[in-house]
Amino acid sequence: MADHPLLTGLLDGPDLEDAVVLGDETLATDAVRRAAFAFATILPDEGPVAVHAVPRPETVVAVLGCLLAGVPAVPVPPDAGPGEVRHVLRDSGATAWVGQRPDWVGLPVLPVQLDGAGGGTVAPPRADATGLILYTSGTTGAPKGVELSQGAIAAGLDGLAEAWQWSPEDTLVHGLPLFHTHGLVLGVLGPLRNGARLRHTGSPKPERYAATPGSMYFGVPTVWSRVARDVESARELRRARLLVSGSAPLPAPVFDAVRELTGLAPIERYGMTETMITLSARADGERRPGWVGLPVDGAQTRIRDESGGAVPADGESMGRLEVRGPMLFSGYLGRPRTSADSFTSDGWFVTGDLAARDAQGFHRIVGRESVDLIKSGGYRLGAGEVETSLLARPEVAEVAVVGESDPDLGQRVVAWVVPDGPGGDAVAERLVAHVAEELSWHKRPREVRFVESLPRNAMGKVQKKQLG
Ligand code: MCA
Ligand code: AMP
Repeated sequence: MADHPLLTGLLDGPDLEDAVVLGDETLATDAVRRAAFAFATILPDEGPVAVHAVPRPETVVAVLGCLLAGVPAVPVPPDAGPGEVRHVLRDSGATAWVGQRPDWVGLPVLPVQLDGAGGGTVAPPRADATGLILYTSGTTGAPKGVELSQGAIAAGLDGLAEAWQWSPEDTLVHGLPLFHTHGLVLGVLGPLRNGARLRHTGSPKPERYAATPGSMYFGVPTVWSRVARDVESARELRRARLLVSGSAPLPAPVFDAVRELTGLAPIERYGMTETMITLSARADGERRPGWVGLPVDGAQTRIRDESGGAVPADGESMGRLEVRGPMLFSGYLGRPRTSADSFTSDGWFVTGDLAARDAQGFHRIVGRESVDLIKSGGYRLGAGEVETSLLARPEVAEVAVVGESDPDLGQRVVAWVVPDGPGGDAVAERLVAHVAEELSWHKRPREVRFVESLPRNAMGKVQKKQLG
């Protein structure tokens, strides 16, 4: 089925006995292929299919089966609470569930057979068929479903394969979650499309990376800062070809420490759920701490000032980063207006990031325009969704959630609360647990600060920059 828009490497690439290792399971290419086809043949015509994205082979096989059949897959974060799961199921209109199903989810469960005889086949989908719907946070409101077509995913992965010289000789090692672009799209579909190997370590702990031989390692900056603090583990990574960092800024001291300990200058790359990865340092090129490299094949960037004029490519002047290319998303599911508003009238996606570019085309990300989009441990979360969750608690009269700089997480979620009644540690713990349970563990505030009042301007809008 060579004409599949995305899974050519899996279908026509080399047959590896150990293509995918996830925790303690090893799957050959042929076993993955057969199990994915077996799953594809039991799929309902109408999707999407919600996949409880635990780091297990069943998650990979279910996503691949959906892609083979052209039925969109919606990865559900395994640490998400009922509030978030209900939102994702309702918003996506999922018709079936894969994995361990909470009893309150009223969807039919689709079984995944890993050792099934497999076989069977399905017609390949069109390149513009939606492959994945990835839920990601905005500055306000609940997460939106980002629709990525199979063709866009393929274009984005091919851009990275060219920049990183990704080949069947490579073995990728990472332990990133399988419900976001970094871990699932780059981290699973990437090796499979390139006919290469994958080793998933369950969680991205430095000692697990050190214990897993490979040629490429993916991590968010928090992972690399922990590698840099674990000298024993870092030294083990000397054997690698590429160490890749993304999802949040890689602090220059971490870049330097990793280079010092491993002999490898990290490859930093930049992207978004909506755009795949658009900028990256190259395997055959310069790597500069604090810079995210050049546009990958197919991607174009534009940096404009407030009045819409071009910003000089002097490496200093900064402006709003806009991107376009074949790897961009199709839109936010069910939100045509929001989708249209995220593009300029001449078709460029407005990233919401501020950037600068130098004469060689090297880009650096200066920061986000909105304080309400927080990146903690590489996870994107919106201040608004956490504030809404906390305001549902009787102990909270007013709240402002901010991302405060943190040496390990990049930013840490801090909730400033005007309590209704006494504050105190017990209340703070209850509030943190509420967000962890209702939204997700990784969106929980790391700290709750009780205050008499919140700084507001004449319009009554909270002045977040005065907090912290
Ligand atoms: C974990 N723990 C829990 C739970 N989950 N305890 C109770 N309930 C839970 N649900 C425990 C863990 O076992 C751990 O204990 C402790 O809590 C801390 O866990 P956690 O909070 O997860 O650790 P962390 O240190 O805060 O996490 C750092 C991390 C994590 C592992 C780097 O932030 C992470 O996985 N980040 C990756 C996010 C990502 O994939 N972003 C890509 C988005 P113990 O320590 O004992 O185990 S895509 C993107 O951004 C674009 C497209 C791009 O450019 O890539
Ligand atoms: P997400 O939607 O989770 O993909 O997050 C995308 C956001 O992560 C981007 O808009 C950036 O703000 C941030 N980001 C991703 N990679 C980098 C990077 N290498 N440097 C700085 N910020 C990054």
